[in-house]
Amino acid sequence: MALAAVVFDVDGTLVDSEQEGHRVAFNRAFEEMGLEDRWEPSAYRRLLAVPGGVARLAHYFRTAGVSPGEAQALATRLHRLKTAQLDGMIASGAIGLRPGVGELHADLRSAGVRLAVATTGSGGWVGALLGRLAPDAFEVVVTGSEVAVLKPDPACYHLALSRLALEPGEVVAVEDSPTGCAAALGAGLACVVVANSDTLDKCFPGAALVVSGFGGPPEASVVADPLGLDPCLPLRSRHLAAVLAAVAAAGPPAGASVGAR
Ligand code: XBP
Ligand code: MG
Repeated sequence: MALAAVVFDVDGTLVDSEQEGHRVAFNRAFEEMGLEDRWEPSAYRRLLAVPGGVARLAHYFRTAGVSPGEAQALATRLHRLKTAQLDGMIASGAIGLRPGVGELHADLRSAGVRLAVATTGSGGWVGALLGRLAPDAFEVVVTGSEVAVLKPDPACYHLALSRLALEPGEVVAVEDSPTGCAAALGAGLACVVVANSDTLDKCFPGAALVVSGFGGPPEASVVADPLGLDPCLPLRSRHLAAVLAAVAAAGPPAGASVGAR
């Protein structure tokens, strides 16, 4: 099947938003509530293993000895403050697209490939961010607020496929993290990983290709090329089409789940 669409993850993929975006917003929320807590980059990198800002906060407080009920209540209150802080950062232009993303989007559009988003990020700020950085670029946007279970569960990718009315074999996912890669593979999509400074040292079992950026050398390089595609970066539509063809020839990606959409 030909490449009909590409589904992009948001945080860490389209935008390098975690350390200087979400982490800063979480810390400002702690300060706003008069708490001493602050998340340094290395601690936040570990906390990124917990998808979803509310769950991440609740996990942090539970591991600090707070009761589960109190941790959840605190997390819910803090997440509202954090999201308001993040909205302000987005409105001020503090979060931008990763280098090379715009060029890939233009190339995909000229090849007639449809664009979509599947993110764990909660609804409010995702729309504001995409509206500012890539207005009207994405035909379908699925946020963490629309699914019952977040990545690595494949629910957001199943919903994106359903709204696109496409089969997994026509679509490639672009992710940055093992959590996101697992979600895409779980929905039967081939997954290309564009790693970032928080995930470059991670393993991405089942990824069809791993690169270190959307640009060309020397900024970006191939990190893992299990299908022997030997792409000449920067990443373009032809590379994603080649991934799809190679995955189809090799059989379904590991971890593909069957199940209702
Ligand atoms: C990344 C996430 C999100 C953000 C924080 O999502 O796990 O939780 O870290 O955003 P993705 P919220 O990589 O799938 O875009 O606080 O809104 O959850
Ligand atoms: Mg991500």
